[in-house]
This record gives sequence, structure tokens and C-alpha cells, in this order.
Amino acid sequence: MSKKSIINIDKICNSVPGKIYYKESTESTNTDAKSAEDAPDKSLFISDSQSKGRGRMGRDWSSPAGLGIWMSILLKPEIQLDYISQLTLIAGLAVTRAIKNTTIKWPNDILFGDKKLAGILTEMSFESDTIKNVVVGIGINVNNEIFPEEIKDKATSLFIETGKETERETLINDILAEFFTMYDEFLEKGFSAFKDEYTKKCVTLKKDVYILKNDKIKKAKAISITQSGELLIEKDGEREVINSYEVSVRGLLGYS
Ligand code: BTX
Repeated sequence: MSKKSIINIDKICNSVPGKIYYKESTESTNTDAKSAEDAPDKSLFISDSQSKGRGRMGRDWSSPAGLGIWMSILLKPEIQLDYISQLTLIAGLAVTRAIKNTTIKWPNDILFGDKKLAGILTEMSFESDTIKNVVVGIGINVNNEIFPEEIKDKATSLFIETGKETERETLINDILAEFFTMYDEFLEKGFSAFKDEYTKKCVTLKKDVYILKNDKIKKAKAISITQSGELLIEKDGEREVINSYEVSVRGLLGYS
């Protein structure tokens, strides 16, 4: 098998409750999902390559052709805005359940060792004041052997870590099976049902972190994950709860 391949949609169709929208290349599967007017709940937007893949806060997400998983799940939940950021955590946890030896850097990075294997980008659109769609974008470096210069020190892939090629369809099925099961439980019970598992996998805790908020940086200690998925930090004896919308967290030692 050559490392670069085309995703075989027939192999993943049973894992998607809604419809599958596949393009060989696209700008961003999150953009495709957000602009799809008539797509049903729990549809999947997936592409073999993205020319404008994006991360949080306008950052780029490198998405070379045929090597990774670049996909977005469209959801139409009847939940309040406060709960949406928790879906990022649920999706991250689903990825760690499907890929052995991975951990999470709160809120949205999946690490293998101390390097970034995958990322989650959750976005939403509104109609009047109510949430119309939520899009959970998942990017995973699977069979990549090399990375662009600017990320080569902090990014990794399954191929680099295991020395083996992974069939992307198998991994997509594993992740979607975990995610959709967890999503139903999340709608019923909330994030607290996953807090302990998330805490165990979260490498941010008990470490010093930089919190970037409104262009200001402060150093603090990450204490715990709250029942609603926020990060509790402590600085000079004062505790503060941080929501993932507001901040970017950097570890002091290495990427994690
Ligand atoms: P993030 O903001 O946490 O991470 C973005 C940062 O990660 C970049 O600034 C860069 O330093 C680094 N980076 C860029 N590309 C990669 C890569 N392939 N592997 C490791 N590190 C990288 C993370 O945002 C959220 C990423 C979500 C990507 C999915 S792909 C499907 C969907 N469509 C879309 O446009 N985005 C999502």
C-alpha cells in the first residue's frame, strides 16, 4: 500500500448516522459543514486534503493530501452555548480512546509523547439567538512522514510514532463509534460523566502553564478540570476558572 491514498467512503458509511459529504480536496471541512444548509444531524464532511485547514484563533492546520484524517461532524443539538466547548473535550477523549498511548493537552490537543498528533476545532453557527449548527472538526496526522519546517519540532504522526502505516478508514470508524456513543451520553448526563477519564488523560494538570488572554500572558499552575470542563488554575494563592474560548495554554517545558 502506498502511504498516500484516497479514503474509501464505502468503508466508513456504516459509522455515520447522517450523510457523508466527501471531497478529494477542499478549503476546510469545517467551512463545508458550516455552510451546508440541508445536511442532516450527525453528518460527516471529510476530505483527503485541505488548502485552508484551520485551528483555533485563526491558526493554520497543515492538511496534506492522502495522509491524514481531516473531517468535521455536523451536529444539531438542543443545548445552550455554555455546553458547546465541552464537545471539544468529548471529541478529544473519543480520539484518545481510539488511539492507544495518546494524552490530551487541555482543551483541544491530542499528544503522542510530547508532540501534537491531532487537534479539535469546534465552531458553531446561529439563527437569531439560537444555535443552529455545531461543527466538530478533527484533524489527525496519520501516515505523514515529514512536516513543514515551522511545525516539525512539535508535530508527529502515527506513522512516525509506530513505524507502521494505519488504514485511515479503520481509524475513522473507531473514532466515530466512540464519538457518537459518547455524544449521546453527553447529551443525557453532561460532561461530568467524562470528567474523571478526561482528568486521567490530561497532561496539563499539576504543571506550570502560560495563560494567554487578551494579549496578556500569565504564568500559573493548572490544578484541575471542573465538572463543566474548564481549567482551574492557581496564581499567587488565587484560583481562577478558565474557559477554553478565552485562552491559549502553553506548557513551560516542551510543547505539552
Ligand atoms: P490549534 O490552534 O490548537 O493548533 C494549530 C497550531 O498547531 C498551528 O498554529 C501549528 O503550530 C500547529 N499545527 C498546524 N498543523 C498541524 C498539524 N498537522 N499537526 C500538528 N500541529 C499542527 C488545532 O488548533 C485544531 C485543528 C483542527 C483541524 C481540523 S481538520 C478538519 C477540520 N477542518 C479545519 O479546517 N479544521 C479542522
